[in-house]
Amino acid sequence: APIKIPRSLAEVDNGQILGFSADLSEDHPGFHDAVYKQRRVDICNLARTHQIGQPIRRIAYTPEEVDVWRTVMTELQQLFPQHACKEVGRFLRCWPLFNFSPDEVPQLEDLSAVLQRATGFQIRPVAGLLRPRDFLNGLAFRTFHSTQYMRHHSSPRYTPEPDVVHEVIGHVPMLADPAYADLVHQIGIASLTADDKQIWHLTKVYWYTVEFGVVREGGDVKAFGAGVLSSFGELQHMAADRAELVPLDVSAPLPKMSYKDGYQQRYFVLESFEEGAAQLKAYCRTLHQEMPDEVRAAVGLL
Ligand code: H2B
Ligand code: FE
Repeated sequence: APIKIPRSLAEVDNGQILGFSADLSEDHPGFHDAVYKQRRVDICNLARTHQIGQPIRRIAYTPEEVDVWRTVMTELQQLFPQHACKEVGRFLRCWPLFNFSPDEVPQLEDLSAVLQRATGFQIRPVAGLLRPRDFLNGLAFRTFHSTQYMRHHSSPRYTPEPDVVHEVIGHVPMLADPAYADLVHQIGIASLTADDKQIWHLTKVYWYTVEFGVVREGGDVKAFGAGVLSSFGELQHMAADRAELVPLDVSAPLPKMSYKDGYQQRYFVLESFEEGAAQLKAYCRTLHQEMPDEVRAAVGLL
């Protein structure tokens, strides 16, 4: 089928959810928990009925949900000084902008307001794992699609799908950094006219950098991927130095990946943010080449 190029955020479909959505599969940690499943349905419905331009509805997180958040925050705050990057997305410098507290799950509406002031990025709620093309297209309109539900309380260190912890801790802080926001915007623009094969490669590039990338800082390897920064299990795994480290070459074929892989057995390493961003942008430019002027105009390239 010919690809449909969205000309505005309203034309980016936020309804095609992959994986679990509100119907959890048998291997999901919440599968046997009817209360959790109903909660997921309710929160998913808020995302499905959200209108662009309207505030993102606030969630009254339950004490059990706040406990999960507190557990993750407490563990991560101990690991960040040593293992989180400073340079990529200036993560440790952007972090304090959001005033995260272990006692309160942040509200997407408040985070979106901070991002808008910092880099013009905004958050749009979504019911689950969005299709890669739609997710990447959203970035072209400086929009980050974010889930709002909490992972199941039986497994705070692991989630088989994005949840509010992953989005808020892993992705949101760096989107407040202008250089990082610009890079992510370029990735989004590149996705607009990409064919399915190019989308698949771009998805892998995104996966091995934005989701699971690491970077050399001084003599050490530090995490900048959102999947590492938002999971204390994964961050401990990375810090233990048991995974293989390989240099990133975005123009070469990248390995297939899946949400069911568990901890990464191999991380792609950037030598620096500048080096990585230059590589990614050069790759993105190869996809921009044939872009019609009205598409360029719609995303601010003209
Ligand atoms: N959907 C949601 N809700 N959050 C994400 O962080 C996310 C997504 N990431 N869909 C995407 C896919 C990304 O990992 C790539 C492009 O597949
Ligand atoms: Fe993610």
